[in-house]
Amino acid sequence: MIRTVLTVALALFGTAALAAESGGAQPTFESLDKNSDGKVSLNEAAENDALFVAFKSLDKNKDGMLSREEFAAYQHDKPTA
Ligand SMILES: [Ca+2]
Ligand SMILES: [Ca+2]
Repeated sequence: MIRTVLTVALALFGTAALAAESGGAQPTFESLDKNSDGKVSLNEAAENDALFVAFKSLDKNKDGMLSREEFAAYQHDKPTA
């Protein structure tokens, strides 16, 4: 688990440092939506291990994409540890 967090932190540091204004490891919808189509695909979610694991349960309408609304549920559920 610690290794996972470190991996995610490193990935965020390299790719989304500019977008992470809070300094936390919480990805933003914008940082995950690489192609800016307004949805986070499974591929895009793979940037973040925790999100990737949660993807299936977050995708309420089973269209294989996370809408902004579906992603908001993830941010809401996630404990701020
Ligand atoms: Ca996208
Ligand atoms: Ca969906």
